[in-house]
Amino acid sequence: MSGVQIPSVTQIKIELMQNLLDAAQLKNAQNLLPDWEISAGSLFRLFVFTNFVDAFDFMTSVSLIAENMNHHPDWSNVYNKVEVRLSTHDSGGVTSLDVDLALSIDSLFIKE
Ligand code: H2B
Repeated sequence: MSGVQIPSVTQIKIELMQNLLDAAQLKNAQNLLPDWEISAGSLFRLFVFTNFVDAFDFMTSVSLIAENMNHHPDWSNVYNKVEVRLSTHDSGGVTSLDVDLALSIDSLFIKE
């Protein structure tokens, strides 16, 4: 047998896993995202719209961004309110993917 090592699927997943943000990076994230509640575990923001259709339009737009990033929000909708919570499940907390998605969601909300 040759000495060539083929990485297992688990090894590849670990290598691709995003790093959790440290305290300084979370502080920086808070400056970039003043409307979000930021903790080591997740980013949270409440979005309020005029009515259900506007809230749903927003969710549809976010869904396209999220699917494109393969990074998906934990969220809920009641009538005109959408609660968005972002974390990187595979890493067990907040990573740069969550900050990137939150920034995209913010710019989308401004355009609405
Ligand atoms: N979304 C979020 N928020 N966190 C993840 O870790 C994650 C995801 N992982 N979307 C992706 C999909 C993973 O489950 C698939 C298998 O790539």
